[in-house]
Amino acid sequence: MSGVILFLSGPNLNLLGERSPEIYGKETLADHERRFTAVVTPAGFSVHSLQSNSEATLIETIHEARTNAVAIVFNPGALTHSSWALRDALETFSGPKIEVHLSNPAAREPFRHLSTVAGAVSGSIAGFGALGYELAAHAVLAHLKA
Ligand code: CA2
Repeated sequence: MSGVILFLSGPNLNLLGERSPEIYGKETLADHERRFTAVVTPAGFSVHSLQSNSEATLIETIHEARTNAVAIVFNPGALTHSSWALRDALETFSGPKIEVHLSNPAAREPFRHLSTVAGAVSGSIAGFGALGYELAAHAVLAHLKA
């Protein structure tokens, strides 16, 4: 099998590794991308990574993925808890979609308990730190091979 997997990251995730390691770990976003890529590349897939602090850019990237990607792995950051537009965009993508969170939002402040995107994805992985991206890689491969 082959194709491009979109590794999409939302607001402030470019700051990983710089602050709040007790919540999000010491790894940078580039570390997570490497860990994810190391699992999917041997299976024949390539990875396109994009991090944006702009909701519009994230939505447009999901639109483009409809024609140039076979799957999406997405940590929407805090937009998880507020963006119905991101959910609508994800609903237009027909391939596997995995929602990833480093922390476990359900165990944190009440405003993090809602995920607008959860109902539009194939599945969600949360609370496993850096391991979450590796788990997402295996989940996406399983969906693509099914
Ligand atoms: O646990 C996750 O992966 C989150 O998506 C991370 C978001 C948070 O708003 C969600 O509730 C859960 C925050 C990303 C911001 O990351 C930072 C990294 C370093 C320093 C400050 C924030």
